[in-house]
Parts: sequence; structure tokens; C-alpha cells
Amino acid sequence: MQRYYQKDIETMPQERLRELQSQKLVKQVRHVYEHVPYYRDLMEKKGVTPDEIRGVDDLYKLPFLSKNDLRETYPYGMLAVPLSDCVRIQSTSGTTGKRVIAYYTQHDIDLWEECCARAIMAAGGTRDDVVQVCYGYGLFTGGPGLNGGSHKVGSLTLPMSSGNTERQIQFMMDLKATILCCTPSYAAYIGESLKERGYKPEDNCLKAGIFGAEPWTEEMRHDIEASLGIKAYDIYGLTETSGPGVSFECEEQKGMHINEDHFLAEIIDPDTGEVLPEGSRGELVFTSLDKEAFPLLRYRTRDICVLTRKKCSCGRTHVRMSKPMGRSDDMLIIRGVNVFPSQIETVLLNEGYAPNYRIEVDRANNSDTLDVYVELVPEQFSDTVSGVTAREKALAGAIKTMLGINPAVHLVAPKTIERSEGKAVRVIDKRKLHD
Ligand code: DLL
Repeated sequence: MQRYYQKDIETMPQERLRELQSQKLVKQVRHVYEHVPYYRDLMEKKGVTPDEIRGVDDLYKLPFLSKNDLRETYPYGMLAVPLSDCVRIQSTSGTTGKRVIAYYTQHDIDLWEECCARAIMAAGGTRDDVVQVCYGYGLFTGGPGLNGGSHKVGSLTLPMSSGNTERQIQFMMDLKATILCCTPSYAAYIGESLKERGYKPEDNCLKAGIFGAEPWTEEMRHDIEASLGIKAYDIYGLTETSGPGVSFECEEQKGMHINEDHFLAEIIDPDTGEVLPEGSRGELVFTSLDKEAFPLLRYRTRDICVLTRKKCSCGRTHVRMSKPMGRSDDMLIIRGVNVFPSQIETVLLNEGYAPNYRIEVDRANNSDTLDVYVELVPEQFSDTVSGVTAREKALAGAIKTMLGINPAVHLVAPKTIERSEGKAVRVIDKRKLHD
């Protein structure tokens, strides 16, 4: 069965691919240098000019970019084309205030959707499939990305967005969905909900799922595959590089092929910035080779992983990345939302609490839970029980407004949260995702 969307590119010999990357890189560096004053300044500070970038081997000379640079330049500072050439924005989940905003020209949308189409076809998708997309639609890239990819493949696309599980199940059954796209935690929840309603795995028409946007284990893959009777494929991406589809699994399921004709990947030591050889564990860095509007060069993802160029039996030649094994910053992904502990801290301080708190993240019934333990300040401690309950509710509301997800807030007596003499351990993540 034909399982490639763009066979020539996906199976291009590695040397040819490298030549292609070099040509695109030279052009892209010039484009960014000429149109993004912020990056031009960074290059000048590093003493490098576009003339010195003659190919992939010169990549290391360029400065890195990080989320901080994007916050600095919010909202338009990284834009490399006139705003009138842009047709869309998307944005990162979870953060209020200065979110990361990604801009797209029509060309950028097309290449992004092509990447998603490659992922869908690698999972066995064809024009005869019914693709149920239950990633969120809107600013989040998950829904729009997979939706566009499914259109490119020519599949019948069900733009469900997330939530309303009852309706998801009804459409899945009535319209005989064959491919499910959502976060792995939502897939597990749908599996459980089907079982509760008396359905067996063979009762649905699903054959595959394309799951990503958050870390998930092999154990979780097996559970989802068993509960839905499907093969579950991983997909990776981030708003800054366009969204889902930067890399995806093929039928081998031994790492995700990075769409290298569009995204040049490096692994660096997160502490020193040194580029590490193939097979080393380190931070993943991407350079967008063709994007017009928001072309980030050497963007530090903070995701820790390993790359391999070993031959893959699927015939694809593009480098594979392991599942992300963690992050080099403190970002948590809770129910698909990116959460920085500092955001919770900001709310606590704004609401009149001291920064003595503990955040516990766990998983119950295949869904993430967020518990925030906060010390009452002494003057609040004399409050009545109903007063404390009201405070908990108010604080939970403020955190929900900041993050978009509901926490369970527990107010505790002053001086009961352990003090630290070194770096405070404020976050306990019990999900054991990388066992
Ligand atoms: O999560 C894009 C996406 C949507 C990917 C749908 C796959 C499917 P952001 O909200 O910007 O974008 O979050 C990006 O999520 O840096 C990783 O830490 C994490 N992440 C994304 N995919 C995976 C995955 C979307 N397959 C951040 N496994 C990234 C583990 C993932 N972590």
C-alpha cells in the first residue's frame, strides 16, 4: 500500500537531502537577516554575516533563539514578511499575558498541512478514510493542523474539536470514523468511555490513531491500542515551528521521522549550547528552512531527546527523534496545556499569599490532575472553615483564569510546607511518564 504523501522527498537519499537543506538554509538566513532586525542584531553580536553561512555545516555559527526572545519581540518583532502577506495566526496553549504568536502566509499553511498529511498517510490514511479530529480548534495548532492534513490527503474530515465525549462517540460510531486524532490522554478517555457504554474494541471502525501534544509512554500506547482496537502513532510539533507534523511515526514505530526538508534538527548540550553528535541525548533545536512569515533559526525547543539516522524499514530517509524524554526547563504539560510553575506563583502572590506552595501533578482515570497546596498567611489562619473554603474556591478560580485548567486548591496552615535550603522543589510530578 502507498504510504507516502510526497514519496520523492520522504525517501530522498540523505546526501541529496543535505544538499537541499544547505540551499534552503543559505536563502533562509538571508531572508531573516534582511527582514528581522532583532535577529540581525543577534547575528551582529555574534559576529556572523549571511555570507558566512554556505550550508548546513555552518549552522553552528548562528545564534540560538529561545522562548524568551519571542516574549521580547511580542507581538510582531519576529515577523519576516509584511503583515498583509499573513493569513493566519496560531498561539501556544496555557499562558496568558505574552503568549507566543506564530504567523503564517498561505505558503506556510500549505507546508504545515503537507507535513500533517505525511503523518496521516504514514498511519495508513487515504482518501477513503474518515478522520475524526478531536484536538482543540482555535488558537491551538492541533485541530487546524490535522484538519488541514486530512484535507490534503482527501479524507473525509470530522472537525470535532475536543470535549463533548458523548457526541464524539456518536459521530465515531454513526459516521464510521477510521482514524482518530487527539491527545493520548483523550484517546484513553474515549476508550474508557466506549467500554463503559458496553462497546467492545471491535465494535468501532477505527484502524489508527495519531496522538501527540503531550508526553506518553509505551504502556499508554498499549492500553490505547487495546481499548480502541487500533494502531496508535505518535506525532510531535510545537507552535513555534508551525504546529503538529514536525515529526511523526511510521509503521515501524521506532522514533518519529522529522520532516527534514522543512526543519533542520540539531541536538545540543542544554547547559553549554555545544552541538552533540548523533545518538547523544540533549536538547532539540530546530531551524525552519522554508517558512516565510515566522522563520525561526536555531530555536531551542527545551525538549530533551535523541536523534538517529539508522535506516528505517519504511523507506523514509529522514532522521528520527525519540519520544521527548523530558524538558530542560520547568514547563509542565497538564491536560495538553503548557504550564509554567511561575504562572501559578504569580497568581498566588497577586492574591495575597506568600510563595510557599507545592504543585502536585498526577494522573487519575487517564486524565491529569493538578493539586496546588498553599500556605495561609498567619493573619488568614484564624478564618472559619467556610472562610477557608471560600478562599480555596477563589484561588482555584484565579488559577483557572491564568492557565485555562481547573486545579484543586488546598490551603494549609502556616509553616507546614517544607522549606528548602537549596533549590526549592515546588513541583512533584507523579505521572511517571518516562519509566
Ligand atoms: O502541542 C503541537 C501539537 C499538536 C503536537 C498536536 C502534536 C499534536 P504546543 O502547544 O506549542 O504545540 O506545545 C509544544 O508540546 O515542545 C513538547 O514539549 C510537547 N509535545 C508535543 N508533541 C509531543 C509528543 C503542540 N508527541 C510542546 N510527545 C513541545 C511529547 C510532545 N511531547
